[in-house]
Amino acid sequence: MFLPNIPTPDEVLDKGFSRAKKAAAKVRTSKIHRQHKSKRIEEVRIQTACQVIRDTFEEILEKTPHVEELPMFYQDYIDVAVGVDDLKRCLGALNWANGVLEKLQNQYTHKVRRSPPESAAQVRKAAFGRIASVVNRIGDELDFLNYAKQKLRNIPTVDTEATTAVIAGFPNVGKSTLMRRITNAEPEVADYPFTTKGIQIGHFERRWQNYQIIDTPGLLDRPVEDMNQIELNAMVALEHLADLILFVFDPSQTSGFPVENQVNLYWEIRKIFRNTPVFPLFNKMDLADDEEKIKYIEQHITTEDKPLMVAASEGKGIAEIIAKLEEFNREEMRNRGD
Ligand SMILES: Nc1nc2c(ncn2[C@@H]2O[C@H](COP(=O)(O)OP(=O)(O)OP(=O)(O)O)[C@@H](O)[C@H]2O)c(=O)[nH]1
Ligand SMILES: [Mg+2]
Repeated sequence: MFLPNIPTPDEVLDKGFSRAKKAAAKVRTSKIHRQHKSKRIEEVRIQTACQVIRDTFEEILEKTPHVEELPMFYQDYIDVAVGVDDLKRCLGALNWANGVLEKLQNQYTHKVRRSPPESAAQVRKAAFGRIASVVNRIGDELDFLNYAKQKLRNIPTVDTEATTAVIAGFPNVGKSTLMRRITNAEPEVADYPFTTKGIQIGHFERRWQNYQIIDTPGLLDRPVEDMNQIELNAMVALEHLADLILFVFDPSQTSGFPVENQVNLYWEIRKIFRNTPVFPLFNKMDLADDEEKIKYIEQHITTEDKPLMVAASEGKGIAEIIAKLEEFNREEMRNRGD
């Protein structure tokens, strides 16, 4: 999805000038106007070159979605991945080039018409020089658009309507296992800034309602204090998607993280996703034999409900999670008055 193909300045000019040559070869003039033939040919070359290049830029502008009309998740994602201001500035440069090319097209067409036949080629050469310099002026911008295209090529395709749960928790606590169990299908993998593994998106449907579960390896599984502003912004993009966070604890500590650290991460996540409810759940309950660890977590988190007890790899507690999501969804709908 997203940006159309972006040519280099040379490619743009080659296309414009070679099309112009072909169009000129097709020019037929009657014998009476033979002396005007050279003028007509140069006129066609100027007009065709300008028009082809303008159409190329116009097509890019038309095929590029308006960022401000996209759902907030995409706006933030694009901003984090490439920068919305830079993107807009570069698209603005294409607009600028098209304005100048339109003027050159008119100006040089008239010039050729007014010039003696023997200097028509000279005028056309001058026009091509001006055209080339306009296109080369926006070389950096075309470069950037191409970079943006590459960066946004694998932008996650998310369902902005579905009730969406984002999974958080330290590495190895069972997040991916959990997500697979809940959604019952291989998740789609999409790029996400600052996660080498990309994010995983799974879907399921219950009672005509779509649910989406998002796993974010390398993003919501480490302490926040070391993160820079851009990384934090990457998480803000997620906040637009997340109706709720499923925070996975591993009281068995077989993941290698003490419960104290897990509780700290829980609080950091709650701080970042200030307006999103966070539901804690305890995974690997088949291995969790230390009551003290479970108590410690329970005493150091706040939640109105008791955390769900789960053993994802055994499929235990999955039905309860789904029931919880359904209940959440019903409540949301009631609050919205649907
Ligand atoms: N015994 C037991 N093992 C589990 C359970 N859930 C997950 N595991 C195992 O724990 C290991 C890690 O599970 P993952 O689902 O990959 O954990 P993760 O949180 O996605 O890990 P990262 O993607 O590395 O952050 C795997 O070997 C799982 O089979 C569980 O409930 N009980
Ligand atoms: Mg995982």
